[in-house]
Amino acid sequence: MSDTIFDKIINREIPADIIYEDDIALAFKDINPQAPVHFLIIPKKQIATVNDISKDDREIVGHLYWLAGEIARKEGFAEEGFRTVMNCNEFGGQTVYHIHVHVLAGKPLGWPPY
Ligand code: DGP
Repeated sequence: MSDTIFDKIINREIPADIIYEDDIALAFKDINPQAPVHFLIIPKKQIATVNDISKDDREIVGHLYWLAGEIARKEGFAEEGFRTVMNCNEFGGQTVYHIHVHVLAGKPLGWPPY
């Protein structure tokens, strides 16, 4: 798999507003926010799409979702609520082929997401 823009963010080759980092994951603000709070949580491991998550990756993916709640609690929007989204391929609206959990918060969010 070739590097994406997110690998460049992991490797500090391009800047990003990083809000959290550990051995497994990185979280940073989305460059094109769709809500008052909009950040992305990505694994450091290259996984292109949800279709490419292997059985061995389950702990990594669980870690991403655990982090969503952890950051929400720390940032103070866990109780009022938020949305997590992982887009997959063309119909899912995926544009960067390195899996990422979008975390959107800060206002009531519409549904369905046309
Ligand atoms: P998706 O469409 O689900 O693949 O979402 C990709 C998101 O990544 C999109 O909301 C915009 C964001 N994004 C793309 N390039 C960059 C970048 O260079 N920096 C940051 N911070 N976000 C980016």
